[in-house]
Amino acid sequence: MTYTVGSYLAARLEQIGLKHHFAVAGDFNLVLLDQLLTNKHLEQVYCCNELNCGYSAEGYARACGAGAAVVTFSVGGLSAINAVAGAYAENLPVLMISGGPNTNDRATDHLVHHTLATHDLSYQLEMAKKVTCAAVAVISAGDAPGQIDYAIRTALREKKPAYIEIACNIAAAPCAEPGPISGIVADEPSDPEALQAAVTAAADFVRGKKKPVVLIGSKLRAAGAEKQAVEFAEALGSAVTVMAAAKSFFPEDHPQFAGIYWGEVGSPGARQIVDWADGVMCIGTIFNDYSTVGWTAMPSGDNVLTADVDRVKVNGSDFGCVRLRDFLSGLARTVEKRDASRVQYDRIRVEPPPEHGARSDAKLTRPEVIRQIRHLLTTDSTLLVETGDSWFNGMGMPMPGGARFEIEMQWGSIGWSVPATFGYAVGAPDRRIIAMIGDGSFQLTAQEVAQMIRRKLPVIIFLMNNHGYTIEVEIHDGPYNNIKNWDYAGLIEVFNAEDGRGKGLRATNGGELAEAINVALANHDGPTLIECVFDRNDCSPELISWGRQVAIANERASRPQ
Ligand code: TPU
Ligand code: MG
Repeated sequence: MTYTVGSYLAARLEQIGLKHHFAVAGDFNLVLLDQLLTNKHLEQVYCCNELNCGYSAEGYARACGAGAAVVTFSVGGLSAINAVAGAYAENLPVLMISGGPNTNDRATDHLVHHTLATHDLSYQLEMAKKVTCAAVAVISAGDAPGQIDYAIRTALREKKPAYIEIACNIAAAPCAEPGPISGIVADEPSDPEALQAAVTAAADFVRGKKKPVVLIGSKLRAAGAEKQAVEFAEALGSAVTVMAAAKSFFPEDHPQFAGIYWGEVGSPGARQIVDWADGVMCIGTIFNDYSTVGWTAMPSGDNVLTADVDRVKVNGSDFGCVRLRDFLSGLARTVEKRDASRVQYDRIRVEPPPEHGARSDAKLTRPEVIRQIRHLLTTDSTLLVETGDSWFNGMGMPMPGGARFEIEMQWGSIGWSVPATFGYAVGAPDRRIIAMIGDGSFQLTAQEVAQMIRRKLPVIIFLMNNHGYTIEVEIHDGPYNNIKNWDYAGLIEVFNAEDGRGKGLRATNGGELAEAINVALANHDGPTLIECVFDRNDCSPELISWGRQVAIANERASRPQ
């Protein structure tokens, strides 16, 4: 087979394990799309717009480890940038692949369409550099393999997005054959000396404590260290709490699991168990204003050990080039048992109260919706929750072993969940996929439900219609938090058109909701959207507390310089 730049790229996508890539067509990428289609092991999946395309690739990366979005120059690329930046914040290796103008139009007096009507054709590359870990523009077939490999390798190693622009007249140019993939997917090893020193220092840290506790953050997954975290936790024997963005990254049915640490809005007892500890081992954590509830819940000081993706800080020392996976398994072999925090948590552990369903004809409430969704969560389920009260509604759901929870908490861009759910469902067809999405967020990217219909994906969407931007209401209210109501359930018929099998249902009481869920479970030919209608004021108490603290943090007056 003779390779072209585009088929070289396709081969690399296949070799890193992708079975799909997401795309929106445009004249600068059409030849590239043709070239990608020549690879029979890769499927091209289309999106309604480039923002959604980026988010779909992001959701796919959550399910499959990496994702790719192919867009056209500028008008497409600039739309995708929000999603790509989100992938950066969320530590997901998403490849943003953009067509680019013909090489002959560079450094000439030609003006090209889809540009700023200036002669600068580099601005998209320059913008991409800010939100990716590697950004290349391919204008020569000879350089293409090196540039493509560099971008992909860097993305996979850093678990961050990368940008690859390919000029439209280079995409089908003959190109070298790809070599083995091993060098590209290989992890950088830890420095043995630094690793040993870090493990020794951490073991000393634990030896000096009576009641250490483990706090797990969302970078644990990016580090590929979930299994090693369990090994380490079992060797230590302590209580294990997780941050909100890391829900499900430590098995919730594990006997050492002590809940979600999220200050005053976390699960019962979790904050106390961290506050009472004399040593907090923070593993892959991200502390921001939201995750610390307006800076009110954040372990700090000498009693904190921080193990990041590739560094460890403990007792005033800082060890670089230490991979989290190696560190945790090394420590698992070395650490002395310290189970006091777990014993203590067992004493204060609050068992959930027995559940009473609401009367089936009583007006629907948020707690009743949550109660019913809980029963849907199986070991092969993934629950995706959108920014809004859905974060808080999702947080309290107990996840059976194997169930996954997805949240975009660092970037927090509303509209993420519809396309991310689509991408996740393409990547994980064997899982039961459930999304909880607020009405306001849904309005940003609603059209991607049409792609779920097109691919017959049996996703279940709970559209939480509380008539507005409730999360914003709780931070700071005003007329801007009111939105136009839609017939959300009715929208599905619009997307179905002549051939779709999606279902849209509206529930206004518990009985209707239970029936709608049964319809959803029986629908294997497309998504089911269940619009859950409840009161505007029916929001979680956690959101009210959190919103108050975030508002206080936002309102801090600027300090005199
Ligand atoms: O359940 P609820 O009502 O809190 O959720 P809903 O209805 O989805 O409303 C979300 C409201 C919201 C906004 C407007 N949450 N964050 N924002 C600010 C925002 C604006 N634009 C983007 C792209 N992302 C944001 N987070
Ligand atoms: Mg809402």
